[in-house]
Amino acid sequence: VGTGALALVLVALMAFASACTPRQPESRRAAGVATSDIALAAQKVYVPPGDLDPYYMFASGGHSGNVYVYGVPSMRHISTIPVFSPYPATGYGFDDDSKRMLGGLNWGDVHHPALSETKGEYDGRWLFVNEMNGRIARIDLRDFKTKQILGPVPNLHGNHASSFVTPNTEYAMMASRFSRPVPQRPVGVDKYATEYKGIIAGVKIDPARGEMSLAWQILMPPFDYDLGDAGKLVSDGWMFFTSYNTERATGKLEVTASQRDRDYIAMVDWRAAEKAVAEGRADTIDGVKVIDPNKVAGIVYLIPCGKSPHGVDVSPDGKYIVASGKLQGVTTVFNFEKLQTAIRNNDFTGDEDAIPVLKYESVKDAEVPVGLGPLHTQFGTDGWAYTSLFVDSAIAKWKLGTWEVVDKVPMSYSIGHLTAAEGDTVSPDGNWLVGLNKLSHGRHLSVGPSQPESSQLVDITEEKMKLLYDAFTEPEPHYAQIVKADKIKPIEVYPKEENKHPLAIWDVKDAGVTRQGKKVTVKMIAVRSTLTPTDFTVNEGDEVTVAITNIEQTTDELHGFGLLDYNINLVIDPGETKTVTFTARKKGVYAYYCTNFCSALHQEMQGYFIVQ
Ligand code: RUQ
Ligand code: CUA
Repeated sequence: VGTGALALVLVALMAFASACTPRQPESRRAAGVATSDIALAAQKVYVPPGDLDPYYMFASGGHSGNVYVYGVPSMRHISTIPVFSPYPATGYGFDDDSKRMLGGLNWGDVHHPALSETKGEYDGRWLFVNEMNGRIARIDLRDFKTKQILGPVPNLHGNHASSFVTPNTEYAMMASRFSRPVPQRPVGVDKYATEYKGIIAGVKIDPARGEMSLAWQILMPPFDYDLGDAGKLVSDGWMFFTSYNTERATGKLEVTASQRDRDYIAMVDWRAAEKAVAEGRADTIDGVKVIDPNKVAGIVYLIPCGKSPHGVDVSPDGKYIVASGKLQGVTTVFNFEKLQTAIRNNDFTGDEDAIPVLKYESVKDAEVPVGLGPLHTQFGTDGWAYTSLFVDSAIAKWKLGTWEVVDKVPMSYSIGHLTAAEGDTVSPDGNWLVGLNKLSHGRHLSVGPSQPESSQLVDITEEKMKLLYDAFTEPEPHYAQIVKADKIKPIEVYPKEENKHPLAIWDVKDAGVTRQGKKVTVKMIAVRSTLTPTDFTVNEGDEVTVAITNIEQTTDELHGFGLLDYNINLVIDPGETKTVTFTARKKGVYAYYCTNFCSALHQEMQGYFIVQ
């Protein structure tokens, strides 16, 4: 670049800066926030029209059953991926396939998205998400669609400590928050301590197709298993799960389950579990291979941990396991090497239902005084760790190894999880951190008694953390993961050659109605701007299958099929075929029409369904 050009650029930049000097709200001015700080923050998060965010953030949608996709740092909501709940906007839960996948359940409670990994790095292939009704789902990141829902799985109740994946996506994890009798049967809570069981499960993932299958379960004491994480590098081969209510209490848990000073982290040798099952040492309960620690040793150990722990997080190098007792002012760091030595030396203090309990003093490295109510820890570069503090409503920054707490930034309000860019990989990016807050009151235009959740963007590139941006994310952001955008390679259309649907058609002359007894099949084509056939007639009581192929091969040329009075709404992407099967239960004339605005003649894209 010549000096003349450089000068021009500089002039342009200065003009831009002065034109964009933000006006300060009175409150900011009163608080003495310098205009230049605001301008600086704005420039860091601002993604100009036409530019793209360098990161995707995949956030849990809690009991909406969805996953929400945001851009980072703009924090703009880009897309909603329905997973466990019907979502008319994309026709999810209305066509035959997605309806079958939902299995009659209308909701799910999504907590922890987990991107697939290769060698401990996000590989951009799949996103797994857990759900409390004992389920786990796989989203394909080629098309951002839910492809499989596994479960509700037997024996395991309340799948919260899920869906964390191992470094080569060998497994996703599941664990029971709620213990119950295994096998399932009615037993009174007075027998809770002995008759109720917890379950930890390994979900095997096919390396080529991502297909999930339930591989094994481990019968655990009736604790509430809460969060999990996979070992990596030196600790590869292990899974870690926090638990509370090791009191085995029932009733008012806020009192009864907070008696003991320590609860446990369960550490599972998943290769040993795999081996035990292969050697036939598991029992079959309700069709699942279940390992009983009373009969098989060496699979699982218990690490005593600060009272009522919540999160457990393995450091990028795999050496440290960080778990926070949520009623404490410290987070505890365990050393994987010490854990291995203790196991080798049988350095146990006792057992719980035949599971050895390690000695706290032998395996702990540090108690880091991060602040009150520590929940979750994420990592940056150079051994930096960031712990969310629910009670203090802040994030603490501290260093692995020196255990020094160097900075705190307040969150508005009551932070739960937090997520760092590439934060669960072996090499976090160390630039962005998002606090996923439970409350937001007062930081937005009022919308009545139910206020939005909030997520706050924090710059962690410098010594001091800087809060740059407030976003109001869809409920309920439990956990999220942030991945480099260039790792995700979405397709533009479903290529015609790949559509193997038996009812797909590509020429309007193949469209029409065929009948076999009371079964009627309608092959339909959707293309700008006609749904062919434009009308069809069936008899009352017929079982009707409408199979619609959108023969467009242009990206985003969606067509819908809304059938009035029949509770049917499909959306068919370019190159896709979808079916819906229903009974023609009411005589009369019903309109169907395209629900996605697709062309200038979109309003003309309509037809009639006649039941005689
Ligand atoms: S939880 S606020 Cu469902 Cu992951 Cu910690
Ligand atoms: Cu097709 Cu509107």
